[in-house]
Amino acid sequence: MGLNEKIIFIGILGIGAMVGVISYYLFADLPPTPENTKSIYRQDLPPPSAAQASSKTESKVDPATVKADVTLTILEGSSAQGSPDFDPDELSAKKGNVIKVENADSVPHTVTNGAGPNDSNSAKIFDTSLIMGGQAAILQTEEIDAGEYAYYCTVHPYMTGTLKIQ
Ligand SMILES: [Cu+2]
Repeated sequence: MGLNEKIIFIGILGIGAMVGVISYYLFADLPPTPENTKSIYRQDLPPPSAAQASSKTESKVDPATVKADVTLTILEGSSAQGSPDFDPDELSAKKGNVIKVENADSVPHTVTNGAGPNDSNSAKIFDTSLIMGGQAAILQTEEIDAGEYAYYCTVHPYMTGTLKIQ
């Protein structure tokens, strides 16, 4: 190894050390520890109530004990496109009825009003939120006006049905 090569080698080592030191001081503030508010990636969390505000028609009653007037079943295997999904597909209920939605499938589904995710009215009239496989949810109809409402599953938008309120 000649003298020039030695100088170049040591120079490269020196540059490496400088990059290390500079990086350390530039980025030492970034790890997101609870006390550290200096990170450039810091974002304030939304207030906790915002997450809960979305469940409009979802009731607090326990689906296991409530007496339902009408039952809507999400059939097993309905997550596969083209399979039978809701039973009955056209559900009729009287205004004020309690609708129990039973998910007989093994994956989460929802019953959400609207023609699909791009419907600007989606979830504004009724929405069960996610119902886990084997679980049930309750839809209250007291505040739903008489009429026909398309509904779908937000997880699988090809799962569609109609709710008729009399
Ligand atoms: Cu689904």
